[in-house]
Amino acid sequence: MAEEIMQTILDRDPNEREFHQAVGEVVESVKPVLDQNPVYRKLRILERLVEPERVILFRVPWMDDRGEVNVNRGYRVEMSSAIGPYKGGLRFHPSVTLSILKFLAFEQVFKNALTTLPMGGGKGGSDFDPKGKSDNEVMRFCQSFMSELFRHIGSNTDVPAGDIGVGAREIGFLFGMYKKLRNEFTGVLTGKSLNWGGSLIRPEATGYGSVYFAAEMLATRNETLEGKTCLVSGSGNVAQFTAEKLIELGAKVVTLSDSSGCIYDEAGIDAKKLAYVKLLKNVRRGRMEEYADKYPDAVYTPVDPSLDFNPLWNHKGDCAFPSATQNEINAVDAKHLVENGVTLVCEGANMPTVPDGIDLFLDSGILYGPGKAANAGGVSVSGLEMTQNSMRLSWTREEVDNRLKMIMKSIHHTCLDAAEQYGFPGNYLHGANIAGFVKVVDSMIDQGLV
Ligand code: NDP
Ligand code: 2IT
Repeated sequence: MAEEIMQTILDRDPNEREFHQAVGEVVESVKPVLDQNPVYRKLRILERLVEPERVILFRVPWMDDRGEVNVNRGYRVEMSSAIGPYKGGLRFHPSVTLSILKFLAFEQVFKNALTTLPMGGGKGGSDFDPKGKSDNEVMRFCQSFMSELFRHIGSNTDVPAGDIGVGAREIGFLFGMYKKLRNEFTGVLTGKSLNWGGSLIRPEATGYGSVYFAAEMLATRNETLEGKTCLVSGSGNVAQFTAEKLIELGAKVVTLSDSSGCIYDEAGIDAKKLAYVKLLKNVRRGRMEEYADKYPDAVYTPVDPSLDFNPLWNHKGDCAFPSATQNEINAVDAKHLVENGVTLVCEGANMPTVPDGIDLFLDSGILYGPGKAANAGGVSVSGLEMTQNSMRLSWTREEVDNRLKMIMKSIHHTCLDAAEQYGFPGNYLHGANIAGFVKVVDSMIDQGLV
């Protein structure tokens, strides 16, 4: 059965490497669930799950500041509405392909199921690169993108949000265009600014949630984050707020990175240095290289394509928080982490570890928190933003943060319970996949063959 489904997706879409990787991982985890529940096979549940309910692919023409016409490709993958409206981010990055968005949408289905909130799964975006573009160019691109997307989304249909390359600025431009086209002020996007329907703690939520999840994992071994040396990758939304919460809890963050290179600051990135990183990345839209100019004790290492490993993961540390992008930890990186004594890997990014790397983590007995559980805090607070929008109310920072903590605790329990029930005690990867899968497929069965 598992082999058959993999063959089906390989035959149907032979070039979708990332999608095959994401499906392969889930299929492996749910084998015992399929064995114990023949009805899932009979109803061809896996075959149905791996086919998106709908894929929208569209042209995005826009004019740059020189008056030249540019054409990008826009996508929205509406993967599953079994437990709620499609929900998931938009990614603007030159590497975006249908395969990447299908992997992200597929993962989102299970992640959202774990959050306890009623959200289906989707993902979208474009191969547009916001880097180096003026605010006006980004605005024109977002307006063109939304002039097609608006007919497919809605607060009860499909609710996009941010992801790589899509933050508060882009969500603002997208929302403005949606509102104009529909003549409707509604919670159709999450990650909105506070003044016009956003939720407190949404910017912080993925990073904070990831650290809350790590703290839960450590607590099973009677440990805390205090005094732990932490390796964090990325320097965007997830990385910044992961670092912020780690610092607050008394951990020492020694690395950050961007797609050009990484910095190592042995003394630790403290709150003041982190404030500089936020200014550098969010306001000045600069590069991490400048961190080493500002703090000369830090070492900057540019990306070296001739290396088969990332130097960031070869530093000594207790905990690792990959928070940049998919497959950023390869098998050599995973080996370095384990050999250097890391005892916890908590995935802020989506699918940051290659399958061989995950096997190494699991075999070595370290605490391994897979992305779809560990980074679910972002979409959880998106769900809370939807709730507040529906009620036309805003909750306090404390209220949202408490709910986020409760949700991350609940996801942690759910993973451990499901793992235990199917014979994988302590395995968060199988636990997350199984718990998400069972909730979604039981809902599909309840709703008939649609
Ligand atoms: P941002 O765009 O804010 O930051 C992305 C960071 O990762 C930047 O530092 C970027 O560097 C780096 N990066 C991006 N692509 C690459 C690449 N190909 N190689 C090396 N570095 C890269 O995105 P987020 O922080 O929002 O997202 C980071 C990860 O977290 C993604 O995997 C995303 O899917 C996941 N995630 C995000 C959530 C959210 O709420 N935002 C929720 C759950 C998961 P540079 O500046 O050079 O581009
Ligand atoms: O990967 C993710 O969970 C996100 N990018 C956030 C999605 C959301 O709808 O908030």
